Amino acid sequence: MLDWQKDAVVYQIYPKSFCDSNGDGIGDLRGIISKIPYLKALGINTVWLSPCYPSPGDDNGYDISDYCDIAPEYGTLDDFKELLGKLHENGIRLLMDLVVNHTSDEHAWFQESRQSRDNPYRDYYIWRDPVDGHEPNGWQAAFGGPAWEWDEKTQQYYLHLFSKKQPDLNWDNPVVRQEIADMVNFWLDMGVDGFRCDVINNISKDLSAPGCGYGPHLHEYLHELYERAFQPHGALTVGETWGLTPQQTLALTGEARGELTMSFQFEHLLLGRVGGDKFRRCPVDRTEFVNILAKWEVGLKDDGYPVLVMENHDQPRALSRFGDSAYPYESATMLAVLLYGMRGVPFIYQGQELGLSNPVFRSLSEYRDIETINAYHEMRAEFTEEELLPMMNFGSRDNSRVPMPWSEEANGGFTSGTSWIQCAVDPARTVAAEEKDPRSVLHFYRRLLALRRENDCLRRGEFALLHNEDGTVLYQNTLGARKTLVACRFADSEAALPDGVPENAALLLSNYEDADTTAALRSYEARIFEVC
Ligand code: TEU
Ligand code: CA
Repeated sequence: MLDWQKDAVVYQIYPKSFCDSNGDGIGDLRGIISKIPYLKALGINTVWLSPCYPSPGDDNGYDISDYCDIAPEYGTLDDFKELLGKLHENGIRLLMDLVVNHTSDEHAWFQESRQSRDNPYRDYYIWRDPVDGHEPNGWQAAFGGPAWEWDEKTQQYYLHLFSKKQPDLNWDNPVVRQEIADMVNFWLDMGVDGFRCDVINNISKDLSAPGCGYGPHLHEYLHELYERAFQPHGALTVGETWGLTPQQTLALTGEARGELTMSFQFEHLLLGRVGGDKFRRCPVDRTEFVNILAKWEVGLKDDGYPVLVMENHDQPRALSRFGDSAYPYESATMLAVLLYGMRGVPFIYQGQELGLSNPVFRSLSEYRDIETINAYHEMRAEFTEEELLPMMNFGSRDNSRVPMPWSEEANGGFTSGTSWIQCAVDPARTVAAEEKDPRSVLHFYRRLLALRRENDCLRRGEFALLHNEDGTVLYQNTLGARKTLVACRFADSEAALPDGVPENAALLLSNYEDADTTAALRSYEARIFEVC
């Protein structure tokens, strides 16, 4: 792993909701260009851009109809090159979203593929005959219903793990693998620095298995792509891999593997949901939350690099799930210290640095996300509308997809037109308001990131959990002779600082103004120390 990859601090931009430059209600690349000074001031050094390729928008761009262009609503390829150049001038690298498990059904490859069984593109996708008159296996699609769609014209089913407008590519076809390597090289040759790899552990499939997730050729296909494209360009790749163990993650990201640079772990984000169902809320076990983070730190200690994440465009706001609405500033900043005090690469999702919480959706008509809308209709059999709305408000992906609130102006300064989705603006939580307030989550994020930049023990030191009981957490990072300690109160009450913080420890950062090295921790207090 290269040094800059270890020291990356990534900011995820969801282009549709970041900044609209031309008043059509949709964020765009020129809007992002106008906010580069903001990104720089925050202290990030890498941007991950969610898909901005041409797409019919069935899944907000995760259904791509042309891999080598920019969607007209986001701008042009020239705008993209300008964005890339200006980010680089400002010392910021750019990761694109690589969505190659599936394409849109409107991609030219699928348009050909569905023409006939002997079309040259037929085997770009996964077509199967019925088995006993029904679907080839029992797999379910993530957005509801079976993962197989019947095609009248050619009398076969095609596989789609997501919506039926997202047919899965056939990675067992070597021609497909070469097409993808060529496309990846197209972007890397342009100067892009790497990729976030969408549902990448699904690319190899064993159709006889009970589900999809870690197919027989996964390592082989990734290694091939690494050799053909990632490695020659020194690209940073981050896998989106749900449900893997630390051991499986090491098998994908270990230094000698030649596959991915690193991979997300989301295990802590499954807490507070009944049986992992994103629409059913239950209390979060905070001790378990910390134990999971610690498990991954330790599991990836020798041959991997942790990815530190608590929000993205698929997740409701962390403050609404793991924080405390009675202590929004304290709990949002404590969560940031708890997570980003650890060894690894921080990922920050747009608006997280403002301490945003979930907006309120008043009816189904305010939602745009295919997953939420489909789930609502499916769950309508079991629940009333009155019961369903709070469930959707809790779990919907649209919680994090409402536009970035820049100011108190109309639509939070996101657009001068009509936004594609509601703008839920809390006047106290806009970029403009937080910039003016020294005690804002935004200022705290800037300080925390500045501290990580200057303190390599904090960002790279080996992790050890010292204490995690009754809402009080203490862990240390060690790098050579240096040591940092992170103490957090993950509860709305005071408690003694756990043993292990020496009196002469230097306090580097705290989310309470009058913090004192050894005093008891107050509600959601967080402190970072250096021990000499
Ligand atoms: O998400 C994959 C994924 O498994 C989930 O996080 C997904 O959001 C859904 O909740 C499954 O129930 C990735 C992208 O991040 C997501 O936005 C896309 O919709 C999906 O892949 C398909 O490309
Ligand atoms: Ca626009």
